[in-house]
Amino acid sequence: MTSLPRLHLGTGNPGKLREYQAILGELGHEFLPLSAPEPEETAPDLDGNARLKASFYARHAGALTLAEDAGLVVPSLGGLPGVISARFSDCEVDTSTGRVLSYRASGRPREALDEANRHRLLQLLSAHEGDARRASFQVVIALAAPDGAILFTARGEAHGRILREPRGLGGFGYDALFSGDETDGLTFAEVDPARKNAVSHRRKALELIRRWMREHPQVR
Ligand code: ITT
Repeated sequence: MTSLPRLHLGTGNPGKLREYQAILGELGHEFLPLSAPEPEETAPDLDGNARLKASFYARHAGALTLAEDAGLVVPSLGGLPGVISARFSDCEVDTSTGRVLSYRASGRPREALDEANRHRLLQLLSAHEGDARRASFQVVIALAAPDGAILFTARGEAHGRILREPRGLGGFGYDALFSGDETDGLTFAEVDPARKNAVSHRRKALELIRRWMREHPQVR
């Protein structure tokens, strides 16, 4: 059905992997998940970390590879949790500037860390009302050549607000707290996965990746 080349995907997050499976399947892209040790995310922003991860995984696979960095951005918290979304509860932060003051890895398993991150977010927003609860999921997806060179990056955003308590059992990460503008106020954990995948930050960035691949058929 497609002449698009097969892509490798570097991620250690099973929630992301499920969404790539669904979205890339729909877009007619074959892909292979990579199992590799995860690189340290040392860049100060999503773009830098997406590039670093894609280069790392592409060199590991010796193949055309996608990787992403994503986060939840809350403007009233200075843009936090943002680039530290995955380890928010392990960080000491200044919510007036969005600065990370310190980080100490708790070593908690992913599910427990996600739970602690949601709890932290609710705590920090407990006195916030109305527009102060606005938020967006943001992602940068990078495509790297087999030698690790970055070929293209794409950004996607999904806008909504943070509820006062979780709703829904689907999704991952902050989904149960995120009431989406494009999902009629339902959370990304309440809607059918296909509905999240139709409007998500990840979907929008992957559409741009597909468009770029079609415009560059020589890239294999
Ligand atoms: P990688 O191996 O792909 O790096 P990760 O979980 O470490 O997986 P990130 O560094 O990109 O991923 O961290 C993003 C965090 O932001 C992730 O752990 C979630 O808590 C949250 N997040 C990102 N996209 C999300 C989504 O679609 N729904 C809910 N939470 C999301």
